[in-house]
Amino acid sequence: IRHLIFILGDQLSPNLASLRDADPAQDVILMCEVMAEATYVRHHKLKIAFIFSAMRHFAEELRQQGFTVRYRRLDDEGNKGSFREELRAAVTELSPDCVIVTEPGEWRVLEDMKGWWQLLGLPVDIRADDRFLCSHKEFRDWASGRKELTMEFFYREMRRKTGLLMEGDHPAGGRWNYDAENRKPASPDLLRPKHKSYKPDALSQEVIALVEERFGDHIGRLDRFGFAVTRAQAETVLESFIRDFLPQFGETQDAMLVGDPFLNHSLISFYINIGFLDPLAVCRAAEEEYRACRAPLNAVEGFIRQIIGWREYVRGVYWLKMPGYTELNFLEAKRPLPGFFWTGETDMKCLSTVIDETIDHAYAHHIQRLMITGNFALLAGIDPFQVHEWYLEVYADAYEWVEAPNVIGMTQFADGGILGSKPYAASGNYISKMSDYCQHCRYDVKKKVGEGACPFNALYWDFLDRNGEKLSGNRRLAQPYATWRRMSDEQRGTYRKSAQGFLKKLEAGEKV
Ligand code: FAD
Ligand code: DLZ
Ligand code: SF4
Repeated sequence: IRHLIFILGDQLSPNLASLRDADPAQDVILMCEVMAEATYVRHHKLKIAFIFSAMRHFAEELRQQGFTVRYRRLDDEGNKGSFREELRAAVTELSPDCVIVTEPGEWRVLEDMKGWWQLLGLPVDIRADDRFLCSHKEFRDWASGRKELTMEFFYREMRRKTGLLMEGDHPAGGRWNYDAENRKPASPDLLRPKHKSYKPDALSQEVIALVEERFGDHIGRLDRFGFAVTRAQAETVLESFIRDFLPQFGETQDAMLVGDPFLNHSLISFYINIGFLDPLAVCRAAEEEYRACRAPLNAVEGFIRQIIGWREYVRGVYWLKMPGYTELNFLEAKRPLPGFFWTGETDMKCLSTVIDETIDHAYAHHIQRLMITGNFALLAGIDPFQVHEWYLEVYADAYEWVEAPNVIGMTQFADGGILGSKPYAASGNYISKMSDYCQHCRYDVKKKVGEGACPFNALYWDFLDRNGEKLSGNRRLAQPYATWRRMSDEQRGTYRKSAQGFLKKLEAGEKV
């Protein structure tokens, strides 16, 4: 054997760097389901089932192309349980000249990988993952010497680099960003098209049974499994999004509705992150809709910004700041994660809705992750590392490189402002404006303190007060701090008392 090519569970792309010069006549491909990856955090059942099924389907495709694939199922006899031990066993059996891998998405795996050549006594060629638009070096160069890593400026570089939505040197329509048009609430719409989903085929059913047996105590349920598990299916999900949802994507991007967990979102993060969909091809397909006048600019620009802007940017920040980024705790928040994050059992309708949907689908859309669960954890002073682990476990699209900057940086401000210039903290008023959750809630969003008042209201002011030393100098928080200072002592006192009463109940594990 010439090369042993080791492909990880989120590297299921035919044009992967490590597959590019592969030769079915001389090379063998290794893929393995291992306990270490399935349990380094206790992933949602749907997440494990999705990844295993996608891996098995991808291995089948490679075999159809003539490759020899050494595929190790989790329940194969003698499964070694970890990447390094499975690799070692394969090398002993096959005696390849060298091992080829594509760099992993997570720092912890790269650290391990760097020691593989010593472990094996063989050359290990670790190739750059060029499925991303921006290389590590390019991001480092962009970041070096900048006081603030502003996403918007990075995004403009990516627009120029790709030519997406550009008219020569200028952004299409004359502006780079149309977010101002993308903050509308939504109303229930029974005519909204259905998002594409797939009944589990025989391979998926086998995997679902395996996951139920081995990971039965992990969060989530498996009876709603509807993921695309092949590249062709993922392409169909994308096509259906582009046709049925993209034109409205912008307007309802920040909206939330009871009973409508997906709205006009694309549901493609699962597939981009494991390699079934290519980010640039996705953006070109969206751009084409704008050029053909089938979708408005605000929708297409907003969508493309999430992918070539945010997605690339958070990956850049992750690799720039690791190791250590996941342990940051700028606000010194220490409260444990409340139990209802695992069950959805809370009277706060916004939180119960998002957590129930997360349990059912291993999915929540961006504004739910940011302004409901994320915002609550921030205001309640929950330990950011516990918040980080929760997000990494419960979402089927979660890998540390994308999850950690969003959680540690964007929602918890635990990095002290590397990623965002101010914390995304909001009171009930924001949630009431952007959703219909409050209409179905036991709490009164208009009531500020006392029995039956929306907990977000007092928590918001208490958060600012508690963190005054660290945050009051932030220019972007000048207005809320000025309002806080203008309040009477008595008013401030009632906010503090109300928040502290709530937090005490939370810590005591009482139902809130
Ligand atoms: P759409 O709303 O349709 O957006 C299109 C695409 O843009 C997404 O598929 C995704 O690839 C990309 N995108 C959008 N926002 C972001 C962002 N902030 N960062 C990176 N990519 C983005 N995304 C993940 O892929 N994995 C995660 O683990 C993850 N954790 C998050 C945790 C928090 C606290 C927050 C606030 C956001 C997180 N995101 C994560 C980003 C975003 O919420 C998801 O990408 C999105 O909800 C996926 O659903 P969708 O495909 O329907 O997205
Ligand atoms: C997330 C995940 C899980 C649950 N299981 C596996 C697995 O058994 N085998 C595998 O190759 N990959 C798995 N993955 C994805 C890896 O965790 C991912 O490749 C690394 O975190 C690097 O991003
Ligand atoms: Fe959430 Fe408060 Fe609205 Fe209830 S009233 S749904 S707790 S924001």
